[in-house]
Amino acid sequence: MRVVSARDFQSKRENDYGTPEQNETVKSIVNSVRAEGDIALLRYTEQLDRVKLEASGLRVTEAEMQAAYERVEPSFVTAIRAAADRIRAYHDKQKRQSWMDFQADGSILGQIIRPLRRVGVYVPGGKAAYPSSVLMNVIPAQVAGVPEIVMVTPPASGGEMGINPYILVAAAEAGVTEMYRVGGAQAIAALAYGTETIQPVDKICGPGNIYVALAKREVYGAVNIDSLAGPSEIAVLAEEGADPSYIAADLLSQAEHDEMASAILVTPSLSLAEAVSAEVERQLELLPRRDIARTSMDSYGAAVVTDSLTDAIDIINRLAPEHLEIVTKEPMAIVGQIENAGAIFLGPYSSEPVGDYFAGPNHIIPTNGTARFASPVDVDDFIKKSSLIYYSKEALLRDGETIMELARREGLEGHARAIGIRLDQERNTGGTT
Ligand code: HSO
Ligand code: ZN
Repeated sequence: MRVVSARDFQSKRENDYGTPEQNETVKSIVNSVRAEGDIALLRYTEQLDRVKLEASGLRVTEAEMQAAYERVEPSFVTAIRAAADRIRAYHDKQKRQSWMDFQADGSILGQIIRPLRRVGVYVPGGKAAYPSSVLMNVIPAQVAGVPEIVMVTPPASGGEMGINPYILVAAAEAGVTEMYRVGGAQAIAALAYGTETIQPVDKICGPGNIYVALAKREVYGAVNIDSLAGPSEIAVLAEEGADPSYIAADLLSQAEHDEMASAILVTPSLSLAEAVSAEVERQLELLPRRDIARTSMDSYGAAVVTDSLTDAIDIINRLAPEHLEIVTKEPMAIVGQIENAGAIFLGPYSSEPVGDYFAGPNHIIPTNGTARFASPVDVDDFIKKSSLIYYSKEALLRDGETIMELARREGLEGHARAIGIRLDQERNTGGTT
C-alpha cells in the first residue's frame, strides 16, 4: 500500500455509468420485457443466464426454499437467525408514527405514514451473492410494514435452475414468501412493468452488476429505486498507538470485495502509516481473495499522512467514505467533527465487518462521496407520507384574503375564486354549517 502525503493524495474514482453499448443493451432488454412480458423474460434468461425455463418455473417454490436447509450448515442457520434478530431490533427503533397537530382554531394538520405496498429486492448471483444483504434489504421493508416483498435472483448458470442455498435460507429466515429465479436487466424490467407472472412493484432495491444498475436508472420514475450502490469503501482515521495489524485487516476486509473497492488510512503519524502499509503487504499474501484485494489496494488504496489530526479529519470529510473507523485514543471526542460518513465505527473493537453482518445498522450505505447528502438504507426507504389538512371555517376566514393575494400574484384567478366563493358565502349569509 502506497504511503503518500496529504498534498499528493488524489482519491476521486469515476462513477460508472456504463458504456454506450451497455446502455443500448439495457434499453432494448427493458423495452422488450415491457412489451412482451414473460416471453421476453424467458428468452433473455436462456440467452444470458443459459437456463431454459417455462413461465411456470419462474417462481421459486416453498419446497425449494425448505430443501435449501439440507444444503447449509446448521451453524449458518443459527448465525443468520441471530443476525436477523439484531438487524430487526435496530430497525425497529426507526419506526415513525403518523401525527396530527390540533390547532386552537379547530384546524388539524398532520402527516400520515404508510408503508409502500409492494417492493422488489434484487439479489445478485455469482461472487457477490451475499445472504447478509438479503436481510439488510428485506428487514427494514418488513419493519416499515410493507405487505408484499418480492425477491428476484438469477438462476445459477450452466443449465441449472438452482439458486445459492445460503440465499434461499436467508430469504426464508427473513420471511420472504415470493421469489422468482430471474436476474439482470430483464428482472428489473419485470419488477417495474410487470409480466404475466410477476406483478409490478412500487420500488426496487438491492445491488447488482452494471446491467442491473443501468436498468434501475432506466425504470426510475415508473417506480422508485434505492441508490445506485458503488464498490465498497473504508477509511480509517487513526493515531499513533493504534494496532497496525487491526487496521490492515480492516482495510483488506473491504478491499477483498471488489477490484474497484477503496481502502484508505488517514493519519498524522508517518510511523503508523508505514507500519500499516507493511502489515497490509504481509496479510495480503495470506488472503484467499488476494488477487482482488491487491488490485483494489494498488489502484485505490493509500496511507495518507497529514500534518495534524485536524487535517486528517478534513480529508475524511472530503472523502465522505461509506465506512469510517476512528481508531484514536478518544474517538468520541472526534465524532462530532465528522460531517460526511455513511457509517462510523468507534474504537479498536468496532471492526467494520461487525457492521457488515451483525451490529444491527444497515450495510447498504452511500458510496462514492454520496454520504454528503445520502443515508444508509433504513425504514424510511420503505414508507411514504401523506400530508393531512383539515381547515376550519374560522381558519379559512382568517387566512382567505392572504391566500387570494398569493394566488392573484401568480396570475391564478381560479385559485383565488375557490377561496373567494367561500368567503363571500360566509360574509353574505353568515354561513351555512
Ligand atoms: N461491506 C459491504 C457489505 C457486505 N460485506 C456484505 C459483507 N457482505 C457493503 O459495503
Ligand atoms: Zn463488507
